[in-house]
Amino acid sequence: MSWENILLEKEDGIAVLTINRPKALNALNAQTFYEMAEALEKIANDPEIKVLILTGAGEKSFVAGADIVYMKDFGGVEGREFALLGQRVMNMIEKLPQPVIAAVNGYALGGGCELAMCCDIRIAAENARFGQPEVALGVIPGFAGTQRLPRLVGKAVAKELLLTGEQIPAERAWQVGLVNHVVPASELLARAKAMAKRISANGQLAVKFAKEAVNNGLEMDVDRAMAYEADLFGLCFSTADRKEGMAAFVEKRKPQFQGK
Ligand code: DAK
Repeated sequence: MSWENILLEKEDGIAVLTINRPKALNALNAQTFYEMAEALEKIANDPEIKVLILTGAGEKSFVAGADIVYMKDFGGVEGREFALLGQRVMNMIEKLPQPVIAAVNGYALGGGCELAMCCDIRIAAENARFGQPEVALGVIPGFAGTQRLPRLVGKAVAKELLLTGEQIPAERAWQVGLVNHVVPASELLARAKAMAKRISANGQLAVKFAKEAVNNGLEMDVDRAMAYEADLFGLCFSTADRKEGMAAFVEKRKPQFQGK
């Protein structure tokens, strides 16, 4: 498949999806979202892909937000359609069977910050900057930023970012728990790939169930969430990977997982 606004590469079980509109600092328009949806569908159904890394083209920006030029003449109905499209793609990422690492290589503003937040893990380059500047444009985040941000950093910091619209540097994003690691820009992709490799050495189904347990469990009351965890824990015992993992431990060798 050939796309205009994204690139998809795959090597050793790790896929890298790059938003590729560097002249517009990788801003998100509808076409980019449609292409991402196609790529994500393909990735979700590719058993060879164990981890996805999401990044932006160029050295300056991960994603500088929804495309303001594209949105500027929207009416209410188009605005709603665009918000629903963006939310659909971001939900696809959050619910992707494989873990998703955002390699944040610069600006992650507005829709870009929202895109990073729907990934499972965020690694930021030292020059990355995060923010939800929508209020400065007279709107609020439309891709679930008002919901995912407080779930990651707590209400107080989320409200500060959402109400001031201010940008924060990578180091501050790390302090408030918005990103997992901050690394030199030149090492960003290698560090993301190293983490992806580490994840892909584990039992693929166990990794998938762990992601599901966190994502779904956090939206339940704790008793239901623990029952849900117990169900997924039990399900692991029906997998070949669980047998292999435990046999390998007993036999003092490295496991050979099949993702089954
Ligand atoms: N959209 C479109 N083009 C953008 C862009 C964006 N978000 N950000 C940058 N660009 C373009 C610039 O227009 C410029 O294009 P040319 O003039 O060269 O053609 C090029 O990228 C380089 O940008 P700058 O010249 O501005 O570069 P600087 O280094 O000076 O500044 C910057 C970098 C990231 C600080 C600055 O570009 C900037 O402030 N960009 C806008 C950041 C922003 O406000 N992002 C949030 C966008 S709002 C909704 C759904 C979703 C949303 C809202 C509503 N519904 C439909 C309900 C979400 C909204 C957002 O994400």
